[in-house]
Amino acid sequence: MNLIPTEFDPAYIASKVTAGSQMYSVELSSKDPMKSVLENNPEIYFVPPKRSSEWGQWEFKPGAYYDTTTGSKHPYWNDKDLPIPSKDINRLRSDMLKWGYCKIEDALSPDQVSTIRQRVLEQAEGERLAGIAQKTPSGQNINCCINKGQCFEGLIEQSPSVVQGGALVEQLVTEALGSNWICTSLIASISLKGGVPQALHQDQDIALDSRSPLTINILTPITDIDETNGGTLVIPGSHLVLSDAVRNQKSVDKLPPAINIDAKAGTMIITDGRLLHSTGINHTESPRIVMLNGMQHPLIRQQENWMLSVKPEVVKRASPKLLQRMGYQATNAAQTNEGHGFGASGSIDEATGSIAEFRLAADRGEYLRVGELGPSSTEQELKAPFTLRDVVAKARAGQQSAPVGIGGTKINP
Ligand SMILES: O=C(O)CCC(=O)C(=O)O
Ligand SMILES: [Fe+2]
Repeated sequence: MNLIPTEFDPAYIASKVTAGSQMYSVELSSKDPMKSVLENNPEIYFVPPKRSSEWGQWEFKPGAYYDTTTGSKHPYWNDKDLPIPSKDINRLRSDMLKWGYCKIEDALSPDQVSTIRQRVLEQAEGERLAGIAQKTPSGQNINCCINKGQCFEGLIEQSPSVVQGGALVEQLVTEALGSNWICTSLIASISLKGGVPQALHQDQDIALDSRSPLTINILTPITDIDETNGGTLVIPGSHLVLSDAVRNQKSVDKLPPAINIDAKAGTMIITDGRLLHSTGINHTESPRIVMLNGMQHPLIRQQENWMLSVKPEVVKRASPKLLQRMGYQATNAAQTNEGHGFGASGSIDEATGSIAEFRLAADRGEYLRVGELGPSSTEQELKAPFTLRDVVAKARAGQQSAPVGIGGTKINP
């Protein structure tokens, strides 16, 4: 009889799991840096969301993090040279490094803003009428914008026809994240009167001790924003304070106060993923719209499941750049498809890493995966038109090396 060794018995294993015996328990259970942020800054707390029936009825606590104004009107901040709207790359770089955000002036022209504004407002209304509006504690979000208007495709790929300042924005993002960064999601964040302020948070969910950001968020106000209508709340410089604290295993002490970002519609605000921020309070009757277009290191799992959610016609017409940005280019460590993609770098239009053909085949109902094979497989089974065969043949035909296994150079750290 084949007896399973006792050491593999779940009850036996459980008996060996005692307090203090587990590897990395201290590291994995750490709630830093937010634990000490909350302990040492009582004005920062979670405002419980309200349901529709109680919309607008929440307790505003004077002195809380959201009880604030713009930097130029704030007594603590008004002489501190906070980020200013600029097209000067050096100013933008230094704002980003020092304060954790920068403001690219007129990144969208007034016409470009109005195209997006109209589409967002119509979609928001449509989703409400359809009974599928995605309500948030602050208002309403429109998720997966990629499927909801061609202008959003251009917004994600920073195409000059949709984002006149796209080239400058991309240069800054590349400097912050390294090359071959990808998009995590594109969401319209609508803040409405009566909503509660979002909890202050960091978008970067991992490696909070990192010395450079692994994620950034491109916030694009589509309505002017300020302290009256829920301009995004930020604590300038918190990206450094919090990451330094985690790296040095110290607690975060008293933080400076939050401010509302003020910006004209069409400004693009790049925020470092480690910066503390949240949606502010809209005190006006008009919806406040900010597009949230997060970008990230290509090895981090994306917020939107682009492989499944993007409409077939969008995948079909997507440019190589848009495909790459949505994550349809594999690297050794991410998104290889049946082995196709090993040795690839994740760059745009790289045949050895392109996985879009698999998705397109699936859309046609023709994706044939390689399954169980062996010496007794029939001739027909062995000669089956596996999609992998096709994709690899195309990659080879392009004179590029076929999937070869790990060994390529890493483009990103
Ligand atoms: O709506 C905003 O201003 C910011 C929203 C945000 O930070 C988020 O949803 O992660
Ligand atoms: Fe956020």
